Amino acid sequence: MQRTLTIIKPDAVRAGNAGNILAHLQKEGFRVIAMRQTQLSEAQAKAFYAVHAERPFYGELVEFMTSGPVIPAALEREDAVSKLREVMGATNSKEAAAGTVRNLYGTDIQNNAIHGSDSPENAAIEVAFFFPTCELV
Ligand code: FUP
Repeated sequence: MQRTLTIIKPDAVRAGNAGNILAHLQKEGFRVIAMRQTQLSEAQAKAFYAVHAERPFYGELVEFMTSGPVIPAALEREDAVSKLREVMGATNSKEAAAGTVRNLYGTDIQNNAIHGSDSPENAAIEVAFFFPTCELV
């Protein structure tokens, strides 16, 4: 069994799509092992996306991710990391395959509904960013 991290992003929370997205992920076999709603500070958003610090969209990404509540959740299933990438769809919602979360609930490359870890190594780092081990159940 493998773990990954998703974040239901501010656009999806604002639009009232969090419940539908969680139901979608659960139907795809993901078990929620930790979850909460929070609003990221600028420092938290910068730290979470530190890998993109040199990219031109970093400032806008941080502004967007702090623009409203988000719902980080730690998920578990077999091949969780690659399966979530598949279920979530391409980064740009306009290019995401039909039926993927970003196709159904995202709008564009920034307002793309959810985050999903891109490797098992990063999944471990990202789960730990939001949840202490004792809260994973
Ligand atoms: P993904 O792993 O699909 O979430 O995509 P990336 O890690 O490459 O990018 C992280 C986030 O940065 C994306 F979810 C949206 C944002 N982004 C932009 O706003 N503009 C870009 O050109 C690329 C990414």
